[in-house]
Amino acid sequence: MNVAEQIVAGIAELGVTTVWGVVGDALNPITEAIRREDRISWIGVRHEEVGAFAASAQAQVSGTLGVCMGTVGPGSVHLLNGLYDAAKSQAPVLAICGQVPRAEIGSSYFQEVDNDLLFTDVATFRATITTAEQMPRLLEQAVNAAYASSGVAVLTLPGDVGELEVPGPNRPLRFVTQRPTPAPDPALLAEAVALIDRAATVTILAGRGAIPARSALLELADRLSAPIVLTLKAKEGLEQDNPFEVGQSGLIGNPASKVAFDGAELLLMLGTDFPYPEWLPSDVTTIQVDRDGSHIGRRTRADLGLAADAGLSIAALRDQVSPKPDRAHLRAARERYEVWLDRQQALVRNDGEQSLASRAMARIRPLVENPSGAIRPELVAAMLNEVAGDDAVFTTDTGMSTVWLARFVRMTGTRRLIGSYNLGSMANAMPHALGVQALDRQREVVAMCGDGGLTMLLGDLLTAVSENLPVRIVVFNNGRLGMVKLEQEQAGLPEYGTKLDNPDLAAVARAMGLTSWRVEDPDDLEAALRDAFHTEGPTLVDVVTNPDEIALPPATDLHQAWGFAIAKVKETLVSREE
Ligand SMILES: Cc1ncc(C[n+]2csc(CCOP(=O)(O)OP(=O)(O)O)c2C)c(N)n1
Repeated sequence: MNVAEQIVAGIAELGVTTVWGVVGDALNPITEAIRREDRISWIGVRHEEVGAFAASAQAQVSGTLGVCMGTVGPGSVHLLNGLYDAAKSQAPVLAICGQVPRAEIGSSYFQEVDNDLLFTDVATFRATITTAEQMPRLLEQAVNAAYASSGVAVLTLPGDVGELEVPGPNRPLRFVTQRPTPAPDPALLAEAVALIDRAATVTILAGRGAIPARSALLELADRLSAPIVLTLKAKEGLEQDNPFEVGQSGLIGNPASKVAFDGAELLLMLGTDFPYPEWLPSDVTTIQVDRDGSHIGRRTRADLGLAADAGLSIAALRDQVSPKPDRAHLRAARERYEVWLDRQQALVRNDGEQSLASRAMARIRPLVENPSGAIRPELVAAMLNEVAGDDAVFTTDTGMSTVWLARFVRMTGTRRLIGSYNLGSMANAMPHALGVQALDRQREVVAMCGDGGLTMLLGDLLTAVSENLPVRIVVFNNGRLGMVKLEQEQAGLPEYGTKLDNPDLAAVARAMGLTSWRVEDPDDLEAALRDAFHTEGPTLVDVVTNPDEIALPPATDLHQAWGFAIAKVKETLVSREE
């Protein structure tokens, strides 16, 4: 076996089924080994960033290593953003990168980039294979590091190394893929129980780490009469059939989360690294449980930190805390949530003969005046919630489509949700969807894209076509970098630099080989989405949405409200001047 063959055989053993990238130069021995390996398919993308995003999504959805490749120099540089997405999403990903031949390393040769330096910040493991004797140990170390750190490992392959024969007998490869599940320290656990017992009211902030302990978490909340605020990443596993959840906090959130935080004497953070300190209560006793001790106290002061597995800690707390029979705090948060939900759910009630679209529009009109008749993005998201199956995978672009998903798409327990929720990169939804779809071509995969996001990596719509990946791409086409427009207006600035001159994206998609629809009338939306979800092969629905739709955060302060007002006046003045 040569070096390249051993790498490919090794990742096939791990269960990797696809490798993403652009072929060329030093990586030719790898692609040749993939061509001869039945267990792995090569997926050639148009931009390497898409390959890295796809690998990141695969690792997130399956837990199995995602693999992408970048050729010497620029091909590897292009991987960076998607690799950051994987690293910040805690997804084990291996990047195999090309390098100039060994004799040229260090001479600033054509295309030479120092990968071991370039990837220093993003990858927990970086190594250049310079002799065949380093194999298979370097591969094992790279894979083990990706799993152990839930992050990125980069293996660099100079042009003259891939074809070197690995010396010695062909020994089986040994990978370590399991992660430790540390139990909570009994003394600290007892302290946590005492703090909880002393507090009159408790609110839980549950993150992704709490998902595997769903039933114990609900029992704990029941015992403590505690509302549960869910992070966006916890939504996919903890939202459904949960009488304690009160939705999300942060910019995408709703007012009930604020009621839950404001009314708490003690905040119990479970398996979450929720990144917005400004949305967390600061004047409460806080207990934080996280498997990774370095996460504790970095968002808000933790009066007590348990560096332990969230699931084990939740079960132990459930068994040891005293019950809090008074439900007033839980009731207050839940009632606020029900009112808010009712306003949202009014969009999608199935209680008449009318089409979903006209029912939804009839209900939403009284809520927010919309004289222009432009399609509301809320309506699109609400309708996607209806049209998509119970086990659909949703991906959302960074931008307003994540807000619309958080508010209008309900999780079922079998639906999945992937986004660039820690890196916050644009253009992730379509590449993430490609990755997930390649793992299971029968599963419904829905990408909720911004027009800015989709057009940023537009070329890879071609990958959906050439690989016949039946993704459902829905574009919230507001002709804007909408989230930035919102930021500017909140700050009292006139909208500037956010307008996008888009072509008819459905026509572009059609020319690229997708089946597509352009929707400009709300009454056509339901039919277009249903058709798109039942058509073979990749489909795209380009929905022209109202750019002036405003998403109000859970608590709009006077400053922000004033900002909107000032911005609107300034925009009027600017447009008059023009
Ligand atoms: C790669 C990258 N560039 C810029 C940003 C800053 N940014 C965040 S959201 C956003 C606008 C997104 O616009 P669009 O995709 O059209 O979605 P919308 O908000 O209009 O729904 C921008 C520019 C970013 N997060 N990532």
